[in-house]
Amino acid sequence: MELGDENTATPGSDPERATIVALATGPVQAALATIRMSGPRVHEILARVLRRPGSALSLSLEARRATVAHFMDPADGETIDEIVVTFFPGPRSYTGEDLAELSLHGGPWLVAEANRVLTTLGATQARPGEFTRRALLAGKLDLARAEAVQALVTAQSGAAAKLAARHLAGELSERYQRIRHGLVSIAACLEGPLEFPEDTSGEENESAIAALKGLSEVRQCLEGLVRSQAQARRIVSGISIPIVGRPNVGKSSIFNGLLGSSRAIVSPHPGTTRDSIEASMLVGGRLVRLIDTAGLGVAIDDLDAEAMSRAEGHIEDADIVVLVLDLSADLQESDRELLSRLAGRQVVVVLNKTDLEPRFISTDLVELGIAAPPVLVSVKDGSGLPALIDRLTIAVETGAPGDDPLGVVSSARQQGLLVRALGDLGRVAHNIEGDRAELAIEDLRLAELSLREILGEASPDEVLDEVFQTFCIGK
Ligand SMILES: Nc1nc2c(ncn2[C@@H]2O[C@H](COP(=O)(O)OP(=O)(O)OP(=O)(O)O)[C@@H](O)[C@H]2O)c(=O)[nH]1
Ligand SMILES: [Mg+2]
Repeated sequence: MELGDENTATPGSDPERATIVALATGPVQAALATIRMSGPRVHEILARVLRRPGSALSLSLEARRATVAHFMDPADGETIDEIVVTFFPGPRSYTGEDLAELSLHGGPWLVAEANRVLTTLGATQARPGEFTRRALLAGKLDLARAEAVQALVTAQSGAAAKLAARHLAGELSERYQRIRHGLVSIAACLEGPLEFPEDTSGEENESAIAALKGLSEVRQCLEGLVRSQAQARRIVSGISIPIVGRPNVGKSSIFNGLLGSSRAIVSPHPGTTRDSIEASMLVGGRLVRLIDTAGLGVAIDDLDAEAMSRAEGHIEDADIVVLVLDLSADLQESDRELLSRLAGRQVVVVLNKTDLEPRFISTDLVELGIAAPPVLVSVKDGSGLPALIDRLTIAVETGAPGDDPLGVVSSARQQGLLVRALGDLGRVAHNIEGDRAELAIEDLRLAELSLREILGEASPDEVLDEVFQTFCIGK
């Protein structure tokens, strides 16, 4: 297609809609930078800025094929950069409209200059997620898949990226569609006898039984998805591992040792750590949220009490707890208390300060109910930390739930709507059994509406605004 050709507008595209432009790669000095442009004027704007290298002739662009071009400022005819451009004519493009990707050299000045030229020629700066929002409006993907795009971009571990990729491929959307069709057919089941009341009796009973069976399957499916929230949190935000113990046992030292940096203050004064300090790291390829906490024991003032209550909160929410004991001090009542509170939880016990004279031996712990051998560490000598990482690797593997056949929902928005759908279904069985089919059908419709909102089919603009404002610009 020759740039500058007339009549290049995509059939069905809205000529009134703004042509948007954005840097799709990071705003940093890099080898390359990609600028994306989408909308009805893409072709016309490209015709004004692109030239065949070494000639003043306009460029011929083949659809979906990378082409080398000179990018120039039409105001003075000066070439700004030699670039590679790929043109995706609508509707076969990400946004469904004409879309171009311009690959420049990644100098911040070049990028700013190219952006200035494109906006001078009429392109407007894209808002966060606006390309994906247009893809949604063009029916290229549903809202659950659009959210997966952002989840993929922000994934911090292999597991999180894999989960997002599966969602983007539509695995979850298909499940939602199945639930939705299930709800519609249950309602249809109940509607039949209402429409032809004369020839019912036995049939009415049969359709009520079929409706109840379908309802129980749909509810099971929804409950499985809601239950997956904890697993989703572990995958996306990381497995939560607080390091707890009495004051001064070396929790912050171990935290720093595991991270390989001096994030937390270490001092000989008991009560050094007050606010919890969090850091992410990969353990055995899994994302872990390591949390250094305030020492637990007897609080001597309000500040102490507040710091300890925060530490206790982390124990409540923990997936795995690292309990640190000081081998150079006698075991104390607060150690015993803490241990008994952690019964039944996944705990890794660390005996720290092995470089000092020991005041107890690890077998003393058996009577306290610690079956697994503790990990012996001396942060001072740097010994035992690799063994602690090995133990944590085993713990994250053991605690990791397998692939959930029902699916894992990581989006808080989707989770909220699933809970709402389950709430709507709360009285449906009761109403079917009580012969109140109209009421049951009404609630089934409400639940179906929640499913449609998950998929973005019934989402008001404000909901879309909220979803897309968390997106990257250029995505
Ligand atoms: N000898 C020896 N000293 C250690 C070791 N680990 C930590 N310490 C020292 O123990 C003291 C307390 O260490 P921290 O890491 O601040 O202990 P904490 O448990 O975070 O203390 P709080 O934040 O006050 O609860 C510091 O003086 C450390 O240098 C160790 O393995 N051997
Ligand atoms: Mg500390």
